[in-house]
Amino acid sequence: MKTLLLMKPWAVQKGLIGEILSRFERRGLKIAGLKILDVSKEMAEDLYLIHRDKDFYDDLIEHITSSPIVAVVLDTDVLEPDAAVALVRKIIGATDPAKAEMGTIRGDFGLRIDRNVVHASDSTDSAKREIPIFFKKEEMVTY
Ligand code: 3AN
Repeated sequence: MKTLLLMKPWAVQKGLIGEILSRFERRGLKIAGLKILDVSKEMAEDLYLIHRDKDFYDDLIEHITSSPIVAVVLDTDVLEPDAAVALVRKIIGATDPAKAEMGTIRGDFGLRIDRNVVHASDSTDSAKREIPIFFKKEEMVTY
């Protein structure tokens, strides 16, 4: 399967693109798609559909559209789909950086729950829904 990883504006602003990418590469996950882009309001609303009733929703949209992000498609075919999602979530750490283990991306580089550095799909279904928001089929490779 393929899953989506986003380096949010804070990650890009803090110069963490290479550091974050290397954590997935050295773990052996393949990069099947990669781009830096400005997120439109429509894309942000699509990505955060399930959070539209939350009190932090407006800030979520405002932040992810505020400056460029890096979108990555990880090819996790070597693993069972659920194990792949679990591994990626383990590498990024808990949603709240204050609770994320040291050694995880959020545990090492995050500070605030509303600026938690990265986004990753939390299930195979959300990966299938989220990847097309950022990538066309022909923008992804297999190797
Ligand atoms: P995750 O990104 O770990 O899957 P979600 O899907 O619950 O977590 O939340 C999506 C995003 O919403 C988070 N990455 C974070 O930026 C933000 N968020 C989640 N919970 C809160 C909260 N209590 N206060 C502010 N922002 C939050």
